[in-house]
Amino acid sequence: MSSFAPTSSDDSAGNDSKYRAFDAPGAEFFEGIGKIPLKKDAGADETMVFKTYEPEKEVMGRPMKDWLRFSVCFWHTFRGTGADPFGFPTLVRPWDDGSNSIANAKRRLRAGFEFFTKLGVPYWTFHDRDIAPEGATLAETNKNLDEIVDLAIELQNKTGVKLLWATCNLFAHQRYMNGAGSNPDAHIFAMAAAQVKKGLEVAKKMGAQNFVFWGGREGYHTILNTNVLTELNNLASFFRMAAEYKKKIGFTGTLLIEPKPKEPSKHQYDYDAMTVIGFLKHYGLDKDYKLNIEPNHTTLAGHGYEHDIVMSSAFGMLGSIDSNTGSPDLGWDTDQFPMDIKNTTMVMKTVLEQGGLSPGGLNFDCKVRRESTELRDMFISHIGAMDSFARGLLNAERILKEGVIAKQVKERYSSYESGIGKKITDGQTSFEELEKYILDNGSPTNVASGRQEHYESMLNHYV
Ligand code: XUL
Ligand code: CO
Repeated sequence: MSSFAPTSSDDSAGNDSKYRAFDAPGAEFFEGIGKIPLKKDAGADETMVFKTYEPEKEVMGRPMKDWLRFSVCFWHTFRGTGADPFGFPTLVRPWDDGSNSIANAKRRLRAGFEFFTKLGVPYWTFHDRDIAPEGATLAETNKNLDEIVDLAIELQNKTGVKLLWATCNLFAHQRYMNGAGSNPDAHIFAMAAAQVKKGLEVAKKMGAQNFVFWGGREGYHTILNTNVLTELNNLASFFRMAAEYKKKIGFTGTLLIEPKPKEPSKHQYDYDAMTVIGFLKHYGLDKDYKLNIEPNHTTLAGHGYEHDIVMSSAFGMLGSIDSNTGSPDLGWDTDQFPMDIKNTTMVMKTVLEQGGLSPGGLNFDCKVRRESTELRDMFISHIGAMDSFARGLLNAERILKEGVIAKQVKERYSSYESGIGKKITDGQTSFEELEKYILDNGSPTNVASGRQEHYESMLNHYV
């Protein structure tokens, strides 16, 4: 967290020649590492090559890259230091002097685009404060952001890497400790609104395909000091104004809310997918927003890995995915790279079933472990996760093409296709008629097996 906490910008830093070498035209940040190749027959210990991810390979009528739409996040990968509540930074990047200067911000960005290009990802994501230092006033902060955004646009144009989404950091600065859009103080609400106004303008200018809201501190630690209805009404107003401003400036990206149940707040209002869907529908905002689902948050809410992805997709609200994983045996937000093929298969099954994620994608909101200290670990982690998703996609393709599981699930619900079941589906019956149906036909005696183990064994057949 502290890795991208804003402090005042400091331009006196960053003058050390060791770092300045990276400012020279053509300077290479990841020396000795080239474009990551495909090597299908690579051995177990060859982890700097793709074994399955082939961007142009056709899967269900489209190139693989269209289903996966990978993105690297700037905050973990270029602002993460490995610091944790018990220990100091461990991840020392040779170009980063640790200062909050514009010069350092520019170096990090150049390193970022070299990384995206060598890895071969089509997208990146960032928070406003990851890429540019906060100034003493809003005007100064926006000026810093503009300067970095100009460089980012130049690098996007040069490399062809596009912006999957941008977001505003409304949780790290001390002013937001009691929330942003749900803050009890209107002055702070206004500050958050001003920040998001600028964020939307920047997103439009950079061609962002989406814009994300993660309510880091929109929640409470004790109900004793909290008026939940005022906070939720205000949060809804905040989202309504953001949607209005988006339309006003002609930004066409999708607005996304990212659910999370806890951490840093004890209770976060955007608890899980169904909570956010209910909130959006209650306030009439469900046409303006979709969801960005992060499975590590889903499991923190006590659900299975794919639960929120399945639920939001079922309601037509799955916009994008922060594809990471937690460590169920730890129980906090560890933001690990997704390496479990069964999980990626289940995610890609849903993505295929809903016809893709575009304009959303699979954003790696993941960080290397603080013990993974080499520069190559940055690559290995992303390559491993990309290959895990490519394998998940190919498994899901077989599941859908063979249609065995889908056929059996359909059969399980077949009683709703005719007779009284069809009337239930169509909303054409009543409790009186259903009671009469039972009196005429008798109580149900033939209760079908759920066959859970049969379904689990079928999934294993494909993984
Ligand atoms: C925090 C988290 C964020 C959001 C963007 O848990 O996931 O990084 O994805 O603010
Ligand atoms: Co996230």
